Amino acid sequence: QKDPHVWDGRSAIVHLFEWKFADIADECERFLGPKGFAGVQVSPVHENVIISSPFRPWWERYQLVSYKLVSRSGDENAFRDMVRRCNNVGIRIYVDVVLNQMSGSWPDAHGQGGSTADTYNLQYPAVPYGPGDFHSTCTVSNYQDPSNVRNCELVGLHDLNQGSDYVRGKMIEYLNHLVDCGVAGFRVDAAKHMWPADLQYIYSKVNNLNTDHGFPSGARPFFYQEVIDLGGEAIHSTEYTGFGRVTEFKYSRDIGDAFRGNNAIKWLVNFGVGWGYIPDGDALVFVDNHDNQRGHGAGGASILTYKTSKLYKMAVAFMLAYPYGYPRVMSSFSFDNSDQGPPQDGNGNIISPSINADGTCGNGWVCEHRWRQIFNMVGFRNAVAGTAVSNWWDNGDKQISFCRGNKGFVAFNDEFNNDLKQTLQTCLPAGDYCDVISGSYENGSCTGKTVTVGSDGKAYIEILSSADDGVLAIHVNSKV
Ligand code: ARE
Ligand code: CA
Repeated sequence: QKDPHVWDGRSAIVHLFEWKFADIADECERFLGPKGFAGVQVSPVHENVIISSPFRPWWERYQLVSYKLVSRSGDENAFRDMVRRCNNVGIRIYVDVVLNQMSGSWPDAHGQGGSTADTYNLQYPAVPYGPGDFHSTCTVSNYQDPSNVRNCELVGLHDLNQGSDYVRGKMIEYLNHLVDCGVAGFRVDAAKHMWPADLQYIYSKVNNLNTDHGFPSGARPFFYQEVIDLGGEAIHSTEYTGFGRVTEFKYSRDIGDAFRGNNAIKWLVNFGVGWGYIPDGDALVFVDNHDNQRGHGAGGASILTYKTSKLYKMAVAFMLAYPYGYPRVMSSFSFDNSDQGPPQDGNGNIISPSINADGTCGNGWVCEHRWRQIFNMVGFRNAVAGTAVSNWWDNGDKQISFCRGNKGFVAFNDEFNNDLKQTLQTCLPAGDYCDVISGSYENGSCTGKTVTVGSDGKAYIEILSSADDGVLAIHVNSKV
């Protein structure tokens, strides 16, 4: 259950954080499909407690009242329509599922679909769950103690007992409902806070993917599990890699430190397993996620986000150029404080992103996935699939370049005061290539820099430290 079941030639997913289903469906058709993305992670889709203080924070989605498919992103009809339209253009849907808990304690708890709960007495009649379905109300406070981490409440969220047949049954039913809708898999929230054996059992009972949506018969759902393991705690990622992928948080922290200049990027030569990470085929990787971009979760000041855009684009380009793990691109809304919900009106309705003439987003949406330097590197990753890194070059510090077989070449200048001006081996056949960072190769012409590769595979590469971008990338599909 580590295979994302994507279309051939596609290799990266994007988290459209807090987007509405109807907007995601449009985005699949007008942008993600044509640009070669492989899938979308959607924010939790079940009914959550509507929280009014603070006013409609993004994190209300992680507080459940029921497993009904109704939220600010849309209802079940909108969800089904989105999954079908996205699958039709080769974009898989992965749902963020919350199995660890229901909600915290809130007076008058009710959800978007009208379900209510008596959260103080652990009564969730719309599932239904009652007090006997939960662990005790102790608090997660000791990450050196697996029982405390897994059997107590994470930040006051009422902790379900996945060891119970009844609770497991409800979760399996929920996951099967989503499989029936045509999803390809799941991000499992707070997996570290559940016992591996319980999760393995639940995953094993989920149906094969729905063949009406183009999946081959017998295809098992993809599971990637949120386990924060930066080392130094009792629970390890590897307890979960036997039956799904795991989010590799060390990658997110370390790639941020590298491009911030805290650690010279020449050390990225063996990034991945060489840095003590989990095996390539077990890892889901990212530069930032919806938590650590705003100081929640793990990684702190190391994490790069859209707010430090030049370094951020370099880190994302490296992630997409370098073959380790399955990459997830973050797509954010802009925020000033860490509770702030998505762009919304006074009634809490999410405002759709607008699309500007240059293809970027408006209405408060950042849409990193629509930044040329990012979506063109998704194209790069697709073009070089199946090749290894070769001809690594570095200047002994913060300038590097490497080839991907004879299909792609990329160079990075992470020095703040030194230009990169070198004749480097690109491994590409002789010819002129369009740099897909400074521009795009479209309708037979290049809007960015052109790089001339000689018959020896070498080319003069220049990245000035003052340039807008610290990356240059060319590949077989950008040959002019
Ligand atoms: C909110 C309020 C709380 C309130 C609670 C209950 O902020 O003050 O007590 O509601 O009413 C998200 C937000 C939380 C939010 C929660 C519920 O981040 O702030 O609480 O939704 O609305 C740990 C977990 C990891 C978790 C991170 C955030 O291990 O699983 O904390 N990440 C996931 C999601 C989050 C989500 C939840 C889990 C809950 O991605 O978006 O929370 O469903 C060390 C440890 C890590 C630990 C980290 C931070 O690094 O190694 O394991 O991460 O510290 O504590
Ligand atoms: Ca738990």
